Amino acid sequence: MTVRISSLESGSLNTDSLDPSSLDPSSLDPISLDPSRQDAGNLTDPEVIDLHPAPADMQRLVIEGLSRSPKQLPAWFLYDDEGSRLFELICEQPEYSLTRTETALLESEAAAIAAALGQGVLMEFGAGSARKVGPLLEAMALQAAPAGATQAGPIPARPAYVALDISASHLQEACDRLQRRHPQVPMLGICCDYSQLEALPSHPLLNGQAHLGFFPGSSLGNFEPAAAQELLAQFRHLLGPGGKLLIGIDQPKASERLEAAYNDRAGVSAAFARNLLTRLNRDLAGDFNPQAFRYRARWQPAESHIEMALVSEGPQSVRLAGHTWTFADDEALITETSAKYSADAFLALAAPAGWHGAARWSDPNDDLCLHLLVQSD
Ligand code: AVI
Repeated sequence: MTVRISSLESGSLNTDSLDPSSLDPSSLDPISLDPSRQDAGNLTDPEVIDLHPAPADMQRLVIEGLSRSPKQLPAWFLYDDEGSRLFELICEQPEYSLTRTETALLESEAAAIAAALGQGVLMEFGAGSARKVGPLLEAMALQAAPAGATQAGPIPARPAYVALDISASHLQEACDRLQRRHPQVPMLGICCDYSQLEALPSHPLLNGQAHLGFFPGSSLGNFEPAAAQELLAQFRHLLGPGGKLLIGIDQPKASERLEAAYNDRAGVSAAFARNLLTRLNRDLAGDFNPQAFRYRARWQPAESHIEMALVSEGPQSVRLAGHTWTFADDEALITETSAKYSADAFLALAAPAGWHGAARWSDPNDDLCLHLLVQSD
């Protein structure tokens, strides 16, 4: 299978191939192995449109972030190829239950969620490996064409899927794998910083059907509250009138549990943070020594967030993006924050952005909540 990458920015067309032999057919889910469900018009070769921010934008954001006090960089910088790989590993750590909890909830509630969502194009913001969306796509397809049903009237639209993510190669792999599992679902990838995307690219897949946003993983928590509210308003703008948003939000819980989740014993969270410095060295001609910083994750109750930081071991200066940056002993570079919202706190954040809650689902321990938001007017 070939995944085509097209860059709208440069106007050039780039073609890349992935080796399908690396995919293990035994890992395919039963629905895609059932020939009766693989109807005509199988769609392979999902297109990936490349709208990745230009290096000049990265340089500007780094200069802005390192000029702040305390120093802090946008969380999406963590997700180069290696960062995306390390994040996948974090999701498998015993201390980090968020992904497992949300995946199980999406599986058990897929039919109810699909019924509440209705039909349309499912657009996943920050799709990453796109491993959570499968049950939803299956449930939506079943609702469009229930097994064994004979269609009298017009055939309801089948679901389509659009994945948006910052890591181009990760996105390629995710679209490729998902398309193999769901050959009947039209798919498109958009490589971008979705928080800065002014408009969706023009593409036939995005015409006609309702736009249904999917923002799992509590990634909203990685934005400061004001930016999180702006992002919710931005989603409303991107999804357009009638758009809905299904969003996963991690709830506040015991600080010991949260600090362990963000500082796993295997050291993957620390490696994930340090990889930011390796990435900056590579992309912006830096000379950070990642080992000269220790990793710290701490719960800050007043902000209801975990703050993750690399803390300078001694005074040091670093060259990056054409500037010299000094770090005092013990000075922190905040790599990201991860806010936790109760259901009420989240809905209060969403209201000024033009959303209200239509339904919600949570796991038996009430660790995480999936909210379905609809537009307020
Ligand atoms: C992607 N995001 C929701 C993760 C979180 O839980 O805040 C990022 C993460 N960083 C370290 N561990 C997990």
